[in-house]
Amino acid sequence: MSDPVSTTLPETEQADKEFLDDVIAGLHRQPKQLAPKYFYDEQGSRYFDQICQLEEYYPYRTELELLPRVAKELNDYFHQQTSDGIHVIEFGAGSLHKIKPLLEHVEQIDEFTAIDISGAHLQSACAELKNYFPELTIHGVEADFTRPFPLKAEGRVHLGFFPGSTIGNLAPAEAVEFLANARQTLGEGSYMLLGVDTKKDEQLLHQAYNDSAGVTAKFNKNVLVRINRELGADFDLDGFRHEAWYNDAKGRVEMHLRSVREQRVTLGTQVFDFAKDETIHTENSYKYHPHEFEDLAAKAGWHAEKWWLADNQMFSVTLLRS
Ligand code: AVI
Repeated sequence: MSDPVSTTLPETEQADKEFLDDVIAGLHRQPKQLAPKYFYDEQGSRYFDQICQLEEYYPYRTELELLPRVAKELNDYFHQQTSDGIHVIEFGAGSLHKIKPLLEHVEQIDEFTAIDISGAHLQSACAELKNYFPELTIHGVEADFTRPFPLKAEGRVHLGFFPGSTIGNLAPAEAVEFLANARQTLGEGSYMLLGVDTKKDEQLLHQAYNDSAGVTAKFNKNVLVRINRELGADFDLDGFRHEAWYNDAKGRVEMHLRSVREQRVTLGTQVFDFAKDETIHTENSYKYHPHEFEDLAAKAGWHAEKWWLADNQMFSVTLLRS
């Protein structure tokens, strides 16, 4: 019998304080900004799952189609490299759909740790995964995956897993810092498998982040709903409009919430004035050519061992070795 699904209790109060401090600091900045990690409360995670089902949002399904091919080749690769068991650590695990092809095809994986900021969502996803893979040891950890994280277990191969191009939501310098922290967490002789969205036709990018059903708009605005509910602010939800565009010079899609009129928002004793058309910058989604990503990973001390490109070139997966 394998271990039951284990969990770590959230440090709720500290997280609430950090959320409040970050929102206040971000809204005092010029231009105003909010960190994309705050999208993912329970409702936000549900909206993101809906985005992944949209025809226009190509990253999710393209990566999911690519992963079985990657996993089969990885199985051969790891058999050549080691006879040890493999412990996969997924950073920002969400709904745990992407891990399934790896668990199905990479025979040496016998332990899985899922780290995610949204605890409630993670626990149900871990319990569901346990139904599919009853022999697998599963740990669900509610934590900010961008920070270093203590991993016990010697004599095992650690394979970090960071699918979905979530790395693209970090600025390049933050991505290097994250990759360096992950390298430290995973330790000597470890590997890391990442899904990375590629640069492509601007129109396709525009459609992916401005879907016709308006789900991405709801996902974007949900951060204001959350700030109102959890921090007691008084954002008028009709006073802001979702916008997303490709910034070619920076190689990223930007998401913003644009104030439709001059308005004042209060949060406790704090007052934030918005000019008409002023925006809150809520997310960046960087796109990389595989060789650009290889260079970025090298700055964090990783060597790009292999990479795979979807047939339509719309998404890539890279295996790094420490
Ligand atoms: C999670 N992350 C990779 C998504 C992205 O495409 O940058 C978040 C997202 N934002 C809008 N749509 C999806």
